[in-house]
Amino acid sequence: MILHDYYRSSAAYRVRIALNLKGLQAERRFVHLRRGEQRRAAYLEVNPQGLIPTLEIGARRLTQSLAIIEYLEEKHPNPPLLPPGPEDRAWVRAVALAIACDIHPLNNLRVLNYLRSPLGADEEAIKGWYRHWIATGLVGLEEQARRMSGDGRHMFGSTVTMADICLVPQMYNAVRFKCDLEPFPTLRAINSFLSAQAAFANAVPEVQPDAP
Ligand SMILES: N[C@@H](CCC(=O)N[C@@H](CS)C(=O)NCC(=O)O)C(=O)O
Repeated sequence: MILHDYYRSSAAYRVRIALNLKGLQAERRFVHLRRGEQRRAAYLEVNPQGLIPTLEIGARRLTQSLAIIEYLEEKHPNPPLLPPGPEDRAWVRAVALAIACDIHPLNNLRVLNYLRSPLGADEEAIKGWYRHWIATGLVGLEEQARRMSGDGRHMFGSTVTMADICLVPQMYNAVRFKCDLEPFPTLRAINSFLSAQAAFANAVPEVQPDAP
């Protein structure tokens, strides 16, 4: 199993957490996003979308972090990353999708680069864009967590789910971009509890082998 990874990729960060939770190890191949290595022919051969992560399983190349995590869940069901009931599973998947499809893509590197050029936005405007879309997304997540967290330490119930796996990298990015997290006490409490757990702490960007 080979994970094409970049320390600061939050989509790859999700997969790293899931691998750690499942007790799985992958060989790592690092693709330097800031240097544009994701657009080189060698990587486009692996993932024609030019995005990180990709998980290679033998001759198969799996892309999209949530599809990869669902694959890991099917192949290695323990510990489960989804609750047993179908409605609860739909709820957890909806939170994961809200982060992966609604919040994260607006703040992806290529989107920020496009704002810079050709659109000509300056750094302050780009930071404003970033913070606006994070805050917009977190408002809904805060209320969802308030309703469904069982212990104030997990998005759903009192065990780790895919929702938590998506939340922690998104909160990491929010801190990095100095977003105001004051209005989100439930998310902050969940994030601070989970970030201290080994599976999450060992997936954090700073401790990855390609971190500067
Ligand atoms: N929906 C995809 C998103 C993948 C993605 O956007 N990856 C980012 C890093 S977090 C990337 O490779 N960006 C390269 C770029 O923007 O050029 C997933 O969940 O895997």
